[in-house]
Amino acid sequence: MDVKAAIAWEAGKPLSLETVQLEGPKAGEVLVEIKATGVCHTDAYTLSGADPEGLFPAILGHEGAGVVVEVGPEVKSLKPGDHVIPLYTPECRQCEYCLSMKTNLCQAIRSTQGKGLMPDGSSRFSINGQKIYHYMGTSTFSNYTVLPEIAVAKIREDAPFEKVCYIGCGVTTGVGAVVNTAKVEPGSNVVVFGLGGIGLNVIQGAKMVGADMIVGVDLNPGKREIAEKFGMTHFVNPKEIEGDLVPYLVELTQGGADYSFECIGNVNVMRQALECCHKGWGVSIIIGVAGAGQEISTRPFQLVTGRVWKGSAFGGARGRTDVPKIVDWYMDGKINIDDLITHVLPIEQINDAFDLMHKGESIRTVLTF
Ligand code: NAD
Ligand code: DAO
Ligand code: ZN
Repeated sequence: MDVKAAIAWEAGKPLSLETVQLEGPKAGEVLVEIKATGVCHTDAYTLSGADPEGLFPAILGHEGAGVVVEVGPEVKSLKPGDHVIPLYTPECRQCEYCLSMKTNLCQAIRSTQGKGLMPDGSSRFSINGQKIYHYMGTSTFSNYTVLPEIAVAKIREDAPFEKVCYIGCGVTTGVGAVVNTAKVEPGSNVVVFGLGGIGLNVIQGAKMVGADMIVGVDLNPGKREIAEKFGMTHFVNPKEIEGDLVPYLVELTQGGADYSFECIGNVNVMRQALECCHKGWGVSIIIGVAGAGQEISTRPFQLVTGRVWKGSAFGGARGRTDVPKIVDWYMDGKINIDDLITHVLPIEQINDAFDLMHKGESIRTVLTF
């Protein structure tokens, strides 16, 4: 079938909206009509050429929501008409990783997904006979996409696509890092580095679970107002304090953070996030994706004396199980998505969405088809 998709032809070039050919679903796969998709920093990272796994030409996008229109043979858990969110972290419930119950990093389709291909090793997108790669197993910058059944979360039908698409990445990554990875307890002191589309979701997750002090750290003073709206109790601009940031934060939190979250992707800030944690028990969660080849460092004594460094991908969420629950939290008013979606644009303006993000003028832009 012919579909409308934004093609990333090469690194560093604007996306190009074109008519693309898409093959239908094979065994264990479904065809989904994408109704809305967010634009995330990870799309920009890959488009920039900095992503070592980045392949071109590709159809980017990994934060979508839509409707199942066709199912392939052997599909059991989905039917046409189901409302869904594509998952870049699948949940097969059968692989060693899923069965361990220790991680959300299902490996069932990892090797083909990382090569921009469907599980049978083929690409389903082409243009005039030329292969176009899938991206993160989702390729939501297309009005139709083909997905493995295990990479699809079925959601309630009254949830608005242009809001809950954000649960496909940013919301789940931030809120999930608090709930699943850190398991923040009520009364905790939390420090969040970076108040963008991820950090603000960490803040609202920390508020939801009853954290006491929620400190936000950002170089951009313009982030203060929205972060306070989401539950931040103290704002720290590293440019405006006297002395070093780490002792300042340790003093502010009266001994150090119980939990800190790095939501930037800056390896120097990752070190500050670990070292501002409380001696003996503070846990620092790395969410930000650093540039290829970069390394983190600290004095090992920081770990010997009880601080813990952890990472979190997709908020530690098991997508088919957890994403429908997060949609419920939104629909029940437990989390706020509406105020984070600062712009809604038609897919034709996809390059404007990237510009808004690069200029720091948007938290999230959602594109509609
Ligand atoms: P963003 O650009 O919207 O937000 C980053 C914020 O950090 C901005 O407000 C910026 O002003 C602030 N900042 C930058 N440098 C700073 C510094 N040195 N000190 C303090 N503040 C600083 O980005 P985002 O969309 O929120 O994404 C954050 C990171 O999370 C990115 O690296 C992204 O790739 C990553 N991410 C990770 C996952 C995951 O599963 N682990 C998922 C999605 C995104
Ligand atoms: O299992 O090795 C693997 C793949 C893990 C992918 C996790 C991606 C999380 C970070 C990327 C940001 C996504 C928007
Ligand atoms: Zn699995």
